[in-house]
Amino acid sequence: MRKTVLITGATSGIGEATAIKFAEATDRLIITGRRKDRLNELTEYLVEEYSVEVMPLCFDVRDIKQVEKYLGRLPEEWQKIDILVNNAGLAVGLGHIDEGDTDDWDRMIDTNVKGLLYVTRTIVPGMVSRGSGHIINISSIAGKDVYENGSVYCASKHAVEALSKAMRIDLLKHGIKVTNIAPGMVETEFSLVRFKGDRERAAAVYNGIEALKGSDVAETIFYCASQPSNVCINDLVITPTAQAGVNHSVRK
Ligand code: NDP
Ligand code: 8X3
Repeated sequence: MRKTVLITGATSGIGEATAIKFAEATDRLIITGRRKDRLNELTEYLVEEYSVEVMPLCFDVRDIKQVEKYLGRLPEEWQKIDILVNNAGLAVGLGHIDEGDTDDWDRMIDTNVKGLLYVTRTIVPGMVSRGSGHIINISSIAGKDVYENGSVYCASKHAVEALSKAMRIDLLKHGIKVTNIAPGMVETEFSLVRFKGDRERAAAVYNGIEALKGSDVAETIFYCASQPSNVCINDLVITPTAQAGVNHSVRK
């Protein structure tokens, strides 16, 4: 049956690939992000290529007022959200704790933790009232372990892990599934954002290693979302074959 799927951070990388994957299945999509041009381009592509219904919403997940304005007042025909993919997120900077930029820290915590909470808080009451729904949180292997220079990003993803577990318990009696997906290295705009637009530094992250693609993670998200009603995948780790956790990878 056709579902309504809300994907945050659909303007690039994992979120964009996930929107395409669900569109292939002819699901209805609400796609979000801050870059309006990208949202419009993706909307046009999905509508033309897959003839699906798409609602693009341009807002910043860090701003509770914007989250409530756009997601709290959806037109009636878009209010029944079956699947929420909490994907919007980022790493900014890479450095030791004693040298960290507190603005970078704020961006990571506000986006990865508070943004995810604001979106969840706005959408989940509808799922509770219907007694069904599926929340898929995009964490990271940085939520399972820590690495040098990544303290605050890792802390933000450890928070996502805790929230996924706690949401699963809180929403158990309402029949709502919660899935935590923890990817390893995925070649997206992630490193470009982390290194504030430095293309050379960003490209070096993927040198000599066949990283995951956004579409690999999208397949996994779709798989988790396609299980029968009695099955909930709680926690799933996916890495490139050449990576085993945050501190172990092999390069050619
Ligand atoms: P990208 O940079 O390609 O995509 C990030 C998405 O998040 C963009 O669509 C961006 O949209 C959106 N976003 C960021 N900040 C905000 C904000 N304040 N408000 C709304 N949307 C926002 O990276 P990925 O696709 O790799 O990242 C997606 C998720 O996957 C993140 O949570 C990341 O932490 C996680 N992840 C990534 C891994 C990797 O190696 N790439 C590995 C493990 C997890 P816009 O800029 O238009 O607002
Ligand atoms: C993003 C990948 O390498 O920073 O979550 O853990 S990494």
